[in-house]
Amino acid sequence: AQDCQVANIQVMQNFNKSRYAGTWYAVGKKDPEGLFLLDNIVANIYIGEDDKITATAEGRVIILNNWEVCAHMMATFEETADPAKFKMKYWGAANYLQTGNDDHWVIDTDYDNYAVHYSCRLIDSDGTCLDSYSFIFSRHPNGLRTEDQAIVTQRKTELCLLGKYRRAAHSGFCQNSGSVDQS
Ligand code: AZE
Repeated sequence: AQDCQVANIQVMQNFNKSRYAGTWYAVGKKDPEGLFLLDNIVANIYIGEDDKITATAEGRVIILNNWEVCAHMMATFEETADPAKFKMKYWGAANYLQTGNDDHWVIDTDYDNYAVHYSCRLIDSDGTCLDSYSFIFSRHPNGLRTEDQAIVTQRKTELCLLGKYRRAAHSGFCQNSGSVDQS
């Protein structure tokens, strides 16, 4: 049984960042407080020649009440003592997008099909998380394979977030329209 303490959350053992690289489609997400990526969320993870991780992400967002755009985000990852726990500094290609410095924890992945990501932004005085977000990533935009669903449900339970996820659709929004670049 999980005690929901952020400090006790199990992350991926023997994490291999090279195998984590490449394209991931968010097929499920648990939202944090405030503005967040809505859907059509695609992350690209790169390993540089310096062995450092950088990433890009895109996704549909609604800003200023009613303005729907495709957010183009960039990130650099800073390593920590745990190879599966990173500090992620991120910013938008346009200045009206979000900037931040969030945890990026890889909870579980088989590298070829699914990955469970977790980020706690605010830890409560009792050690549980007050404001978290989490992505269920797939290598395939259409969702998880049947054989991966049980393990992902188990991980959601261990994160104390079972029932808090929503499906994240891929309708082509960021391929077709809504993209805005800063000039
Ligand atoms: C993540 C992994 C790949 C890099 C990045 C990610 C997160 C991005 C956000 C973006 C929020 C943007 C908003 C804009 C108005 C985890 C997918 C950068 C959280 C809210």
